[in-house]
Amino acid sequence: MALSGRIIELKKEKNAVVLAHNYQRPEVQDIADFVGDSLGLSRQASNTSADVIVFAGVDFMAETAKLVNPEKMVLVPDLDAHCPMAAMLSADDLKRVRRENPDAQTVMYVNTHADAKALADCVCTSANADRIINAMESDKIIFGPDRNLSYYVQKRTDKKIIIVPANGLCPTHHQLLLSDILFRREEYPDAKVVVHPECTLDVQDEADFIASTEGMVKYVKSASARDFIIGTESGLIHRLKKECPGKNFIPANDYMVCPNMKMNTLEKIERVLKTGANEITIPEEIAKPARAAINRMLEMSK
Ligand code: CIZ
Ligand code: SF4
Repeated sequence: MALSGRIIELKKEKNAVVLAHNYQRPEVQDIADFVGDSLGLSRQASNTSADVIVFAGVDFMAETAKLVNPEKMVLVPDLDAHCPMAAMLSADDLKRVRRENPDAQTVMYVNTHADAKALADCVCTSANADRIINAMESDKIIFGPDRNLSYYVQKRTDKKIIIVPANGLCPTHHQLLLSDILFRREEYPDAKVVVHPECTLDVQDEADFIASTEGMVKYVKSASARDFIIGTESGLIHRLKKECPGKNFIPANDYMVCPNMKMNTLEKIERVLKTGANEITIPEEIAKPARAAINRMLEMSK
């Protein structure tokens, strides 16, 4: 039997589901039960009656799924699939900034480890960051780790944002240069340029639309344009092509590949389904406050 067929059999046998992030390899997306962003996948995880969740993404996403579903077994195909942006923010740095700003509230991007989420008043994703920050009681918000998402939000709020660390960024979205966008615009003059808020400020300012991955999917479905220049991790294009077959998706450049996301392969998924290896566990003293910060976001984005 082919590998993908064996995975489908194993899922049934173990009462397992595979959740795949929008940035996963095409063949991983194709065997997944759900494909989406970290928020959507965590919601899917809590709606499933499966006993086992194999989360094909990066560390903080599997952690988030575990926080929302403490009673389920969450496995990852590769324990080394880390998010370098999440690793840029340490809980100690965040504690220091919180001590220095006792009147501020803390909103953490979902791209953080559980120990940073545990210090937050609320979590946000790129799909709801501006709404969540505007809904907080304080006029002063400690936010991190992405300085580009912070810029995007700062344009949409009067609140003072204190960014921690000063220079947190996604190395993959930083591969996209303004010159790439200008070059593609010349090649495809009628195309809409859609970029992620993790892109640099000059790239955001040149785009027709700035959105999270789920926001991009919604936008291209409803827009009348035929051609779209896509400024996010390349994996999303597979999903866009599947869901919008009549439209044309052009990667904004050829380098927007997150090597961490691509560490998950079908072979590794088969292995953890068979063995139950690579289970995610989070100590309860961190899980409890981190879960509260995620639940606040889920409540606020209903
Ligand atoms: O929240 C997510 O899944 C991330 C990191 C990106 C996005 O825009 O969906
Ligand atoms: Fe982290 Fe960027 Fe990769 Fe997403 S694309 S996992 S933010 S490094």
